[in-house]
Amino acid sequence: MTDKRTIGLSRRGLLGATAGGAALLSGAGAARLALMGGTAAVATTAATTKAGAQAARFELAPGELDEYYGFWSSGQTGELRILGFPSMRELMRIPVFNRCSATGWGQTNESLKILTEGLTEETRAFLAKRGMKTYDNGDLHHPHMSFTDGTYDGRYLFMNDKANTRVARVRCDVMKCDKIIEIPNASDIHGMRPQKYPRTGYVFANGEHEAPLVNDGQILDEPDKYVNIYTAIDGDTMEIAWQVIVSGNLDNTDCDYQGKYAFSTSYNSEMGMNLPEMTESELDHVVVFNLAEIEAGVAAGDYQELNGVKVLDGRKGSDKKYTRYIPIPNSPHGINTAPDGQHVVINGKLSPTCSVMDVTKLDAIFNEDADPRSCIVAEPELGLGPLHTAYDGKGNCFTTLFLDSQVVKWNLEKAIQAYAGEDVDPIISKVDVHYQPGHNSTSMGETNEADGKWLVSMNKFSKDRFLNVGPLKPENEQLIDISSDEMRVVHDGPTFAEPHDSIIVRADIVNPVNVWNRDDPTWEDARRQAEADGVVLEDGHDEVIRDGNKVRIYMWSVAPTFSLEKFTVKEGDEVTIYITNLDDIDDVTHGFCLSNYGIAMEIAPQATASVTFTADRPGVHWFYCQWFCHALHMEMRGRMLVEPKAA
Ligand code: K7E
Ligand code: CUA
Repeated sequence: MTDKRTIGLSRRGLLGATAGGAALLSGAGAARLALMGGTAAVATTAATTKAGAQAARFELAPGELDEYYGFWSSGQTGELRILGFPSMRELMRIPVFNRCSATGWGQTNESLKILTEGLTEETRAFLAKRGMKTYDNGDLHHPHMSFTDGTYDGRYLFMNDKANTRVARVRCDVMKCDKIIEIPNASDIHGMRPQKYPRTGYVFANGEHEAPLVNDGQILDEPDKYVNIYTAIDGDTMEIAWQVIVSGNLDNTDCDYQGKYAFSTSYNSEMGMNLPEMTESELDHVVVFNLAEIEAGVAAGDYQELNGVKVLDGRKGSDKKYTRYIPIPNSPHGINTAPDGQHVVINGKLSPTCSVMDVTKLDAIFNEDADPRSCIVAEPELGLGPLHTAYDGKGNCFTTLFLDSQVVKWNLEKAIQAYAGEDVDPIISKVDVHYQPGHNSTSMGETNEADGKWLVSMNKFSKDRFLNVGPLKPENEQLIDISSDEMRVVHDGPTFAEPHDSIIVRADIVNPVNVWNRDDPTWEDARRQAEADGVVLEDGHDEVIRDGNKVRIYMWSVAPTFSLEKFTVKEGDEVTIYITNLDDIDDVTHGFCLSNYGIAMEIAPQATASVTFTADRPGVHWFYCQWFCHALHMEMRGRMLVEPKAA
C-alpha cells in the first residue's frame, strides 16, 4: 500500500460526516462503500506546484490580459463574479440576488425594479409583511452563457437562486443584471442550463425540493401528493414557457446539441423526506424531456394552468411522451453533455460510477418503448463520489471525485468499449486536489468549441492550503494544466463563500462596452418621469420639482462636481434623486452617497441612476461622491437641507 493510498483512506475517514456518512446509513450503502474501496487503488499522479517544463503559462506580467473570461458563481453570497482566466484574478463582482454597498444594488430604483418585478404576488405580500420589498439573500449556483449553434454567443449570462426559487439574467454588454424572475409552482431552483441548439431559446431550470402541488399547509407526510417541477423559461423574454410535473426530485440539468432533449438527474426517486428514505434505493433516475412532444402538448392544450403557467404532467406512469425515466445508480448529481454532441455523462455521487447516455438512442426510448436503459452505453467505475464532469474536446472526460479528493481523467470511447466487454481501461490518470471537489470546468468545455487547455477544480475545503483566517475557510479553486495526459495542479485560488460552478469563455466572445448608451432601457422609468417633468436628463440642467410632498431632484455629475451644490426639502418629503453622469470617459464612474441616510449608488459614465427615500431626518446632510474619480474627488460633494416640520 502506497502513502498516497493511506492519505486517501484517512481523508475518507475524516469525511465520515459528509456524503460517505450518507452512504453508510443503510446496510446496502455500507456494502456499496466496501465495493467502492477497490477503485481507489489506481495510481495517482502527484499534485505539484512546481510547474513542469512544458507547463502552459498562467501567470501574467503587469498589464497583460487574460485569454479567457471566467464567470464564477458565488453560492450563498448571491453575486456573479468575473475572473480573468487562467490568471484567476478577480476582475468584477456583479450583484444579482444579494445587496451591494458599492453599487447601490437593492437600493436604487433601477435595481429595485429588477429585484421586485419578477416576484409573484404572493411573495410580494409575504415580504411586505416583513417590511421588505425583495429578498436580501440568494444562493447562486450555476452561471451559464447563452448559446447559438452549440457555442457561447456573448449575449447573456443566466443563473439560478436555490434559496428563493429565482432565475436571473445578466447582460454581457454592460455586465449588469437586467431580469430576475421567481419560478412559481417550483421549490428551490437548483440545476439550470441554457438551450445549446439552435440557440437560447429556452433556459431550463430544476426545482430541487419536492413539495405538495397545492402547498397551503394542509399536507406534510403524504409523499404521493408531493411533486417536482421542471421549468423552461424563454431566455429572450424571461417569461415561463412551460412546466412539467415529474416524479422524484430534480438536481442538475443539461440538454443536447440537437435541440431535441433536455435531461435532469434525480437523487431522490424514492420521494423520501429524510436521509435514510432518500438514499434507500440503489437506483435513482435521469428524466429525459422531449421538447417537441412538450411543445405539441402545450399547443394541444394538454396542461393545467397553475399560477399563470402552463403545467404538463410528465410523471412516471403517465402515458404521454413528454418524459422518460432512465434508472441510474445512485443519487446521480451532475449531468454534462460532451462536446461531441452525442454523449452525456451522469455523475453517480453515491455510486463510484458515471453513466454515459447516448442521445442518438433517445428517439427509440420515446417511440418504441425500448428499455429506458438502452441509451446507456458506458458505466465506468471511476472512484468515490463522482459529482461533475468536464471535457477537453478530444474525447476525454475530467470527473471530480468528492470523497477521493481527486480529479480523474478518462476516455469516453474506451469506457464505451469496456462496457461492450472489451478488455480496456478507460482511466488515463488521476490527480489529487485540495480538497473535496464539486464542480469543475474546462476552457470552453461545455460548448462544441472545447479546447482542452485548462481545467479548474472547484474544491469545497481548503483546510491547510492558505494562511489561517479563522474557523471559516475560503474555498480553493485549483488551476490544472490538462494539455498532456498527466494533469498538473499549477495554482491555488482562494474564493469566498461559495462558488459552486464556473464557465470559462474565450475572451473574443465577450465584448462589453466602456460607456453606457444614453438610450439604455435601464433608466426608462427615470427618462419617462423626467419627460413628464419637462426635464431632459442629459442636457446638463438641474431641476428641483415639488409635487405635493414628493420632491424630484434632477442633477448631473461631471468630475469633480455635482451640478447641485445644495438643495432643500422638508421633513417627511418623499425625495427622489436622479443623477446623470455626463462624463463619457472610460472608467470615470461617480458615486452618490448621502451620509447618515444609508444611501449610496454607482453612476457609471453616461448612466442615470436614481434613489427614493423619505427625508425624515432634519438638518444639513452632506452627499459626496464615493468613487475616486478626480484629483478633486474629495471636493465632489454637496448638501441637502431637511427643514424640520413646523412643531
Ligand atoms: Cu454540484 Cu449546486 Cu452545481 Cu454545487 S451543485 S457542487
Ligand atoms: Cu466623482 Cu469621486
